Amino acid sequence: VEGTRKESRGALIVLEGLDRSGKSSQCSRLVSYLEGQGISAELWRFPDRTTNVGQMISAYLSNTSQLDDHTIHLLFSANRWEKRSLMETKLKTGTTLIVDRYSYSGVAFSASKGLDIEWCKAPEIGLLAPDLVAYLDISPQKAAERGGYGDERYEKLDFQKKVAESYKTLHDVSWKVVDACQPIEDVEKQLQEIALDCVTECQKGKPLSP
Ligand code: T5A
Ligand code: NA
Repeated sequence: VEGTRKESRGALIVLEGLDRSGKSSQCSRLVSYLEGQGISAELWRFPDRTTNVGQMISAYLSNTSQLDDHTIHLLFSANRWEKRSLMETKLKTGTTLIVDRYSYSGVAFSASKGLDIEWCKAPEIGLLAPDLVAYLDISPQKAAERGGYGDERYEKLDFQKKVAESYKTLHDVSWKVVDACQPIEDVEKQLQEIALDCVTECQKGKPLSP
């Protein structure tokens, strides 16, 4: 504290929202923007389908494998745990991470199947807490109109309605709600502002938790 200057760290910024809310489009735009500002930034996504666990998740999502609801929940969580130490290293060495989905997706989607919400949250305890969660807000109906849903397991209007309700119970102090129905460039602008504020706060020494 007094007199000692900490090495500035990167920010952990998560984008959440329903399927088709625009997360992936905005994550890559945001990374380009931050890099353009001279900020070291990387794009991450969950599920990370490149790992062994990620491949099991991918097979489940594409309906080529069946798994018990609890089992797939724990696999999604394990997929975040297997990236935790690398995540911490990146942040501590000054790289900002823009993450497409995180624990909130894990809880919102599984709780929407009827699993107990506290049970759903438990395996997420001890993962790094985001500095900012930008929730891309769109109605399930409007999201469904965007390019139509594909064949992935959760891409059904009735299920997305439940997910939207679950997300509402998860808002915490790190959340900022962004209207995802605006033109893509307007959403982009808003995200740039809140992300830049967040990066600045982290550079000033906001502690990484837990
Ligand atoms: N899941 C995930 C769990 O159940 N538990 C977990 O722990 C985790 C991490 C993963 C699935 O797994 C579930 C959640 C998901 O169902 P995914 O691979 O992350 O799926 O896929 P999605 O997030 O569903 O990706 P989508 O591609 O469907 O949606 P995005 O990324 O939100 O949207 P994006 O950017 O691809 O855009 C969709 C379309 O909309 C247009 C785009 O051009 C594109 O065509 N668009 C806009 N159109 C008009 N106005 C705008 N502002 C627009 N923004 C984008
Ligand atoms: Na996506």
